[in-house]
Amino acid sequence: MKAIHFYNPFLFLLFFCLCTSCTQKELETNDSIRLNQVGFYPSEEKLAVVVAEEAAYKKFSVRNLKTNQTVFKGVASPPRSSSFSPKKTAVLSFSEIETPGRYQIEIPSIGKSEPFDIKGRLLQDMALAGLKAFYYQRTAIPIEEPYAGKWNRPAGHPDDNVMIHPSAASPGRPAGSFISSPKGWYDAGDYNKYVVNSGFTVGVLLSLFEDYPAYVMQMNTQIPESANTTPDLLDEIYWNLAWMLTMQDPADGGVYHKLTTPGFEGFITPADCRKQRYVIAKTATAALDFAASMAQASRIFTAVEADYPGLSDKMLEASRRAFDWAVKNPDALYKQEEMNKRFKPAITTGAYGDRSADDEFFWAATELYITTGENIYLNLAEKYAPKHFTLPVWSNVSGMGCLSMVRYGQSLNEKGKILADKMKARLLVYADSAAKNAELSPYAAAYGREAKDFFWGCNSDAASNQGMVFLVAWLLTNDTKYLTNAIRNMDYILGRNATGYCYITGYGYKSPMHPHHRLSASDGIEEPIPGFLTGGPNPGKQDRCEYPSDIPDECYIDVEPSYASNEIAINWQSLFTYFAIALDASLTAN
Ligand code: 9MR
Ligand code: 9MR
Repeated sequence: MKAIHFYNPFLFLLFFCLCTSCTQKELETNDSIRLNQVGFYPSEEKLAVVVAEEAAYKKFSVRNLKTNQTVFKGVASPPRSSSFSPKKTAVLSFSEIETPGRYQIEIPSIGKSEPFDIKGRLLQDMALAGLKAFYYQRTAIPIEEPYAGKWNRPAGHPDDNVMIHPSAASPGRPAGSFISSPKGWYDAGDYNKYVVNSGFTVGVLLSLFEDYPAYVMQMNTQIPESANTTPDLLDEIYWNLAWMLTMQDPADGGVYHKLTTPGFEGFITPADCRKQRYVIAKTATAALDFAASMAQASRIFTAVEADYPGLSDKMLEASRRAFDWAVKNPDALYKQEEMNKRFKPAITTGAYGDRSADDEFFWAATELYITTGENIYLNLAEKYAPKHFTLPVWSNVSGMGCLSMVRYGQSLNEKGKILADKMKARLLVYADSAAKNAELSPYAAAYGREAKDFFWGCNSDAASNQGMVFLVAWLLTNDTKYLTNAIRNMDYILGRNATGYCYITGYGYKSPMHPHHRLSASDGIEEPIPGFLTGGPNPGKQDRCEYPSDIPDECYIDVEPSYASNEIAINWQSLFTYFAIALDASLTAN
């Protein structure tokens, strides 16, 4: 009797279960396991990073949450570190899992990750939201419920009564007189409109159309123009082009630098804004960014004459005149402080100032050359050509010219081809050297290895921008190393990073809720308007907010006043949108 009890297999099993449940507690979710919160494409690389020194060399596994089966076992990498952070990380690789589904990483004694998805067309929805974000930035039009859902709002800033600031006065338009300058997008978290940044943004979005026409043509962002025959991307861009055209003085072809209130508005709705707006000083940088984007738009809008009759010719003419003005006024640079000593009212909004217009000359000359084929522009492009490729940003647009030359290289004349080949070689030198960083960087992305990667707007101007350039390199060479590195930068932006944020509003399990964005802040809706990329970690901390850390890649705070780390902006959004759409297009074609 006694013996039977002892050998009873059921009791034995019970005993075993009790013991193991003592030692193997249910793992808790550990937010130091960082991964792309939007998920992974089935046949691409899949990495996660654990921010914990003890994670190095540790065994981990991946569970399919539907079948509850462990589908993969692996070992974490040796520890990684950087020169700017005391934190150590370890990389988990599970690219072998290719079956779409919902999964979770488990690391004994450390914890489990948040659930994540593996699926095709992964970025499609977010890429569409990235483009839709521009619609929400539109000025001078009611943002209506059928297009905007709960983020609808009445129109604001009609800008049909804009005053000529003394800095912008000309014989035909004296200080204090009025012009009409409606439409366009709000620049960023603020409500002003700046030609330099607008031209750059339009250029990036037009490049997206030139590089991925088939993908872009099937995109429906549900905007008021969606029913016409023009792709939504071009309709959206037109909203801003229409405004930019009004910023050119018909008398001399010069272009006003910006349209702004003297100081920033409060965090109120557009419809509540009452302050007088002004156009400020004509500058060479505004004229050239205007000339470049108008020339580029001109060659693209020939395809949509039915919806936009005469626009293409009008833009080319405007572009030539702006360029000529800049040739005559190359030193007309925007210097806000000096200007404020001479003119009233003082202007304290975004400066978009510059010390040289050489890179703007290069970009404008290349676009005019590509559109017209005229050697006079090619000669100037050669004169201003950069010695190295640099990522295109509003303050240095030479990269924009390089990208266009490379894009059109094969259709140019002999002289043009030579310049395009040089630009291509320089772009690939950049991409090769950037790609090397991923093997060593703490979050296994090409972006984020050095302290200098973190600055005002770095999520876009560095991380997304580099992703975009990797995809251009991939188009040029078909070398998958570039595609993989583009994916790695996207993984970084979407969660595999030092703060654990997925930096796109409305996406991921931890994303910005309080961007420095007057539209989101004033609409009475808890969730910010979706699809926006926020600026990112910035040790400059110019906003003097209480950041949680001094470590460069952790200098980010999701609070409304943090304009230095948590603002949104159209130029940043354009690079991110290009990146997301190009990546989804690349991975969908395969
Ligand atoms: O809201 C402004 C933001 O768009 C700018 O990027 C930033 C820097 O120019 O300035 C923000 O405005 C702040 C101003 O500079 C200082 N007072 C508080 C304003 C709102 O946070
Ligand atoms: O994007 C701009 C960034 O490169 C600069 O470092 C920063 C400070 O000058 O200004 C950023 O641009 C802001 C602009 O001046 C006003 N609107 C908001 C923009 C984004 O913060």
